[in-house]
Amino acid sequence: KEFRVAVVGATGAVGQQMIKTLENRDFPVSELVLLSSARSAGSKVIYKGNEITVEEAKPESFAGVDIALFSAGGSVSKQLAPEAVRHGAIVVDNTSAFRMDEHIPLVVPEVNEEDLLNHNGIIANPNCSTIQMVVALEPLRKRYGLDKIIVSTYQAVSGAGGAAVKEMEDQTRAILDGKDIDPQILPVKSGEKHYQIAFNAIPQIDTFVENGFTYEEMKMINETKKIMHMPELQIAATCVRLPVGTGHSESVYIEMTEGGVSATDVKALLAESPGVVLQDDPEQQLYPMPALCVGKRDVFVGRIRKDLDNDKGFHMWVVSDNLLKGAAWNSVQIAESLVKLGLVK
Ligand code: 11C
Repeated sequence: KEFRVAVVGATGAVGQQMIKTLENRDFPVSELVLLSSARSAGSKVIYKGNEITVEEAKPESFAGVDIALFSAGGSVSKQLAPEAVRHGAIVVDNTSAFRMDEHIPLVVPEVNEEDLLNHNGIIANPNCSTIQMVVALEPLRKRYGLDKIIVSTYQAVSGAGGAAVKEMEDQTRAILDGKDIDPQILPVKSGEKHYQIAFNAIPQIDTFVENGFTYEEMKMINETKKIMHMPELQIAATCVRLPVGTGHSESVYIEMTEGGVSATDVKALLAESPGVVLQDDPEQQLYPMPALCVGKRDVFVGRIRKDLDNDKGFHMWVVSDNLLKGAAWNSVQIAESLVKLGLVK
């Protein structure tokens, strides 16, 4: 069986990767409907050798659509995802619009694919930095129990969109040429202050909330608890933007419930876990890096060490392509799961 698939936000950084991923996975598409804002409508995209014109997304665009992948910002999802459902489509939404709605499953197929069974038309795709972390930690949670996570992220600029990547590139050239720069986008486009990202590290991703954490940090905290069904999990995050194009990295410290586990045990388990590639050999200087993960669908894990003081504590380094497993691939993977489970009409 083949499906009419719509991509909303088809000209954006994630939308482009969604189209490529549907093609690379040979997803059973009978017709691909590409939608965007009025501003980007009219652009042409090549899919499997055929040129498709991007159209402006409107409620009626979803007539006859079976699966709609949304990545055009939260306000577009809030407005149009319910319209897509009304027209009979299943929506996989890559924005934060519905993630914490208790009636909407928040899914990473390696972790909680079964939550799809309770969907009401919309499935939320988690934040990129959350996805790669839970893929790495779920096998450990299942076997040894998980009590605590402390994570620090080293996030790529493409997470903030294509315009932010251009800003980083232009700034880098300008600084090397001894010219002045005028940051306009990072850390938050709508924010009051903008800072240099080239040759810098910015400890702010998204806006601040009242408790002193940023919204990106709270997304990692709240989404991880929801995906793992662990409201009691102790978890804190610090999210930092680096001048890296694509590929989020994370330094993750965990405390497991069970003691007496060795780093060798952890490595052996992760080596055979779905969606995970173990890259861990200090003697060979083998460890994951963003430059090496771009274009790959896996989550790469290395630098696994047992804590020197806490028998239940472990440290690791987790890297993944934020536009693929962090966004486009996880969305298409959810669509593949929906088809596999017979949930697409
Ligand atoms: C970033 N994690 O790297 C963000 C991008 O909630 O889907 C993804 C925002 C989201 O800036």
